Amino acid sequence: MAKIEMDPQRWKQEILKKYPSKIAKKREKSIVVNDGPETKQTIQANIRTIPGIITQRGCTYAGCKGVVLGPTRDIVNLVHGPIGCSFYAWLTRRNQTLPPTPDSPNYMMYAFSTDMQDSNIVFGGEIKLKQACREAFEIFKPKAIGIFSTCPVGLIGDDVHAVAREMKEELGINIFGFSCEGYKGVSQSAGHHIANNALVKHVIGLNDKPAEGKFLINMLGEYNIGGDAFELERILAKCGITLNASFSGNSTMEQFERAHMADLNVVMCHRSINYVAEMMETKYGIPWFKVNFIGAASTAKSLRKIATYFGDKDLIARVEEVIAEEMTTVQKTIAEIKPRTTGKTAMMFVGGSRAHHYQELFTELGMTTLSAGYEFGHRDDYEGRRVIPTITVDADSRNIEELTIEKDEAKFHERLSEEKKAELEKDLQFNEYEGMMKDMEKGALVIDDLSHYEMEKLIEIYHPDVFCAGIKEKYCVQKMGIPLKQLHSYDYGGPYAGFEGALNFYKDIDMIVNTSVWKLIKAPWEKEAVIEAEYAA
Ligand code: CFM
Repeated sequence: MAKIEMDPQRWKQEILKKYPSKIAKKREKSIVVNDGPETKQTIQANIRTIPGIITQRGCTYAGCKGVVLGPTRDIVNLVHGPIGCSFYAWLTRRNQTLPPTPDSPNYMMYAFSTDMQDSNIVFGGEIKLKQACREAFEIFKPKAIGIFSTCPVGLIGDDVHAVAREMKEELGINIFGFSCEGYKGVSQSAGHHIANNALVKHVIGLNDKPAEGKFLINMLGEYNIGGDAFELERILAKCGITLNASFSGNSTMEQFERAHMADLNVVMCHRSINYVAEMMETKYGIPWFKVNFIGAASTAKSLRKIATYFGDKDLIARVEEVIAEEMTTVQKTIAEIKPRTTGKTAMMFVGGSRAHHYQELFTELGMTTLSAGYEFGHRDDYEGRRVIPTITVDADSRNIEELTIEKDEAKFHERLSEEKKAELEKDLQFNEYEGMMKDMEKGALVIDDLSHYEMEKLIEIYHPDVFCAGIKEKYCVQKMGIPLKQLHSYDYGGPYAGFEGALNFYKDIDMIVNTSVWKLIKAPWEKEAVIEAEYAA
């Protein structure tokens, strides 16, 4: 843990030094030296990336189409736009899904696009979009089509919602549109919100037949990266908890439609789906709390929270049995690996939730997180939901529709009395997420929307044993002699969620931080002298 004490304030200044003063002033507010668990610090987040800075972020379309709707196998996700937007969202690790039979609808391997051409930009693309809907319907007979707007759609003014309404009428299936043009927000975070709104508006509540079984829950914000959902489904089934719907790992349209029939919403990734949790509570009376299935201890804790919520003696006993059984292997593996990983250091700059969740796994290995940050988290993901009332709504957030949600008198029912809820509050912490910063050590650097330059500087200063980010960062970091673990795609490994996932992660990290191959690589500044100069003008 020695490294974390190394004068972080000085390193913060060192990182900012290179920027022109106006930019340094802006970035300064997004780089925080953490005060420790009691922190009440403020961080600047969810604002526009400064033009010219190389950001890790993606676009609004990516958050809507790729993240939230992408993992659902039986919706035709039709992209209205140039082919590139589809091509780069096609056949990624999100395409893991397990249809119950070989004949069950599964469109994950296809890329549906209107393939807009110059003439569609000039004369409009609505006719082509209608044709695409008809063609998709004719070939696949899907239950639903989602239409996703890319940047040019917003610029030329095609009305995807009008087309969706017309096609819904004509084809007799559920068709809905998303105004998720890439530029709609400052990052993919806006796309999550747009996706959540449309699911609540057009899908949730359509089918009153719940999943069969006891203890019905919906898992919100779990997207089956690297097969995580399969491991979580295994654990829940073993405990006797019924997964009524998942948003959206290994999910189906039917699950979304019946989501309002569950008795509890548990939220994994707070950033991407807290909107659905809140809207479903108002509309249908389903309580929600935060869980985390990344890390063995966190998995156990989350299962206990679910059992406590239902308060059923048999369920509580069964959950304890499962935890005891699974933890035996986990503890054995930790005992073997931990001596080799203790004292090693990590950094992680990922999305809007994993940079927090994965710190748990490193802690279990005796490792320290020196620095971490989100690409597109909001202040509440860093500081906790208590700060939500103080977050200023800027023009970029105002761009996204705020739905007015009211109680659905016919479908609302109270799952917990006010008294019962108050009694459980201490253990379950309803409607709460305390954010990343309070779980981080004093002196750790928390950095929002890390730039490429800042990343290089951090590595140069701290030399972490492993750097976690995505494919855009991977090879730059590895050329600096530091191994990079992708936490978006898991480098095609995983699953990392749940108990078996934790075992996979321990083994992978053990290999990564203990291989000698990285010692053979020299970073450029170690190999040759660097000459620096400044203009005298
Ligand atoms: Fe939530 Fe995600 Fe993430 Fe996210 Fe993502 Fe992702 Fe991520 Mo990549 S929904 S915020 S927009 S946990 S795609 S499954 S890995 S950046 S940390």
